[in-house]
Amino acid sequence: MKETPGSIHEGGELGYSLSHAYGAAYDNPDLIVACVIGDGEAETGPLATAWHSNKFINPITDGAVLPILHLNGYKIANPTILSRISHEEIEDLFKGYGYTPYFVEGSDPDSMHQAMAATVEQCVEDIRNIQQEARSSGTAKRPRWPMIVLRSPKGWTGPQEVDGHKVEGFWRSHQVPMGGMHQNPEHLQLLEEWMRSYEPEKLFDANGSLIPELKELPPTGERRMSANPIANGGLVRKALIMPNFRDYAVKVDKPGTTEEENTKHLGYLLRDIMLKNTQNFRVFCPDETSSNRLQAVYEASKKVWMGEYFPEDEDGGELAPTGRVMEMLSEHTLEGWLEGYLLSGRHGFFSSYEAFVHVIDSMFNQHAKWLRTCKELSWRAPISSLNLLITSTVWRQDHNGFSHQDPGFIDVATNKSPEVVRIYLPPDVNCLLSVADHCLRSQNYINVIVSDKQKHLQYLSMEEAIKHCSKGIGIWEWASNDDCGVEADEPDVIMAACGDVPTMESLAATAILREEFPKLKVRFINVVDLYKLMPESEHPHGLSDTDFDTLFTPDKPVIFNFHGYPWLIHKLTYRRTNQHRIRVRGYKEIGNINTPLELAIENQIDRFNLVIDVIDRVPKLRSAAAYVKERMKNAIIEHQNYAFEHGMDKPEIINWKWPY
Ligand SMILES: Cc1ncc(C[n+]2csc(CCOP(=O)(O)OP(=O)(O)O)c2C)c(N)n1
Repeated sequence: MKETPGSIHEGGELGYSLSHAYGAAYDNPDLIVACVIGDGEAETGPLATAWHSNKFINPITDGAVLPILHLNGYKIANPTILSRISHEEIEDLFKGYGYTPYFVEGSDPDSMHQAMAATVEQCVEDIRNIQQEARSSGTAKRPRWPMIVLRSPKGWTGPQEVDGHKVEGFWRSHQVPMGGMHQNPEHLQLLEEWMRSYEPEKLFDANGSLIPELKELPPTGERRMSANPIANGGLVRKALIMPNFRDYAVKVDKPGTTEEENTKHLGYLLRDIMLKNTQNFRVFCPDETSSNRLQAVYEASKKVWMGEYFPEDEDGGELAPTGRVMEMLSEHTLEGWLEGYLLSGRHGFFSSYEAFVHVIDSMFNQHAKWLRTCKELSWRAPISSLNLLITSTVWRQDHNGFSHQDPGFIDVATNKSPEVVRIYLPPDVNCLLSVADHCLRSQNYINVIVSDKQKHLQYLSMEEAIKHCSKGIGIWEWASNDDCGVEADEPDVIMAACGDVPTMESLAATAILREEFPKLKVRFINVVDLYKLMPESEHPHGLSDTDFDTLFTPDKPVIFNFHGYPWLIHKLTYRRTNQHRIRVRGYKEIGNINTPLELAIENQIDRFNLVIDVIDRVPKLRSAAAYVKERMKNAIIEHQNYAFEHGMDKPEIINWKWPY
């Protein structure tokens, strides 16, 4: 449907029609979005939860959605649940969801057309009355919005029977009611009768053109469904007014010595974006905006809430009918709203717990496919990128444990077209701000930003962060000791890191290496833009082989400490020179309610295991470094035992700072 003018909804993967419709209606006060929902689609999880979207519509500032539930009784090969429950149950169900259901039922085309027209008119009138009342009184209450339940036969007006099997009004009419036109004259005959039943001679003239009376029926200009600018959102999109992200910088005098909650500072930036863009920017999150430390946004706008209010909500509830922060515990509905909001020309920001962003894997896939195809449609104006912050990450699940540890969304993301997907893992506040600024200004991408919410060490000043993030990957000179001055130097080992916690562990390992082996030349590389690792032929961000070999050398061991599952780095770098020398550490699906260091040790991304990796891979160390290796093994046991006994890491770990 991307290729269909007037559409913002693909519909290949069923489930998202209603949330897309609501996304288009928010902040579009004059718009009524009619949304036809199959009774099969209505059985999907995403659709079932999207009925609640009506509780987030403010009749003063938003438009309206008119859901039309089409009970045609069947899916591909089964009856639908909603068509086989009583009229009363259906009515109760949708009343329960806060709608007023109107029923249009039957199979006689002429009277059904009349009934449908009259019912749509009634619904539009209801909607206008609700809006009028709210807008003239200035009081936004939650009304009962109308909806239509349309019951008509599946395969309506198609062949009654094919080969003795019932077709019209049964699942056999799904998609291809009969085949074999070339071999089966009876089917061909049936097809002809069926087509002739529409009396084409009354609709078209001798040249095959529509007769004038019919041509006059459709509206003209932008009133044509195909020319509705809202369904080509880029046409009505206004650029976001952005504050200067540099103003939100944290001070970093010496790298790796101060700590901040990274996402908290992003919250300040989002708050001010919200203040500057009061009608076309929303923040979406399934109940975790505060948990994700983005709560500063509430200073600019509350959470939209049209339901009942209790007195205690005053105490930190942050609810308001005029709110622009969208929170509902349904990743599906939020993602659907955001897609609808973006596709109709606005901007948004979605944050989610890392482990549960998988809930929308498939929606991400579909949106990426949509964007990819749109690149080839010159008439589709660019829309705002879908910005996804993945936080509460795997490495800091100090209380939740294993269920909350899953960094695999980025694996899913890397399967999609390089033209539309970007993945960033900023290691500190200033990098996160720089990345977020870039993402919020961009168009036609899905930007995935991975950044934890707990306190983390800060490494780069804002000016350094801007350079680092613009390059996407770079040597951290202050952490390296391979450049000894006058002559060009080759390192003995490359310590590479991507992600906040792995970066800290890699740095801690580097510090141990520099202390234990002062002559060992270590180069420290940090990766923010994951796609830098891919060859430039495969991704527009990919480093050239020359640049890759300059950074990583063509042959020296690389110990790569990664935020996610380790095989993703192998996948991205498999074509690089001597890729077998790249040793990747990452999450190996081992976890519990661990201390941060304990979890790192379990998965071998910790400083001690990294030092052992270096000893094993740098030829001049190996057995010569036997004593250090022993000390590292002892340290692992000691720290594990301490964590088990005390439920926390040793103070020297908790308070570790970059020592050089
Ligand atoms: C998420 C998803 N699961 C399965 C399918 C396969 N599928 C295509 S059409 C269909 C039945 C749809 O029934 P309904 O929504 O009632 O539409 P109808 O064809 O009756 O108008 C199914 C299961 C799909 N497209 N999307």
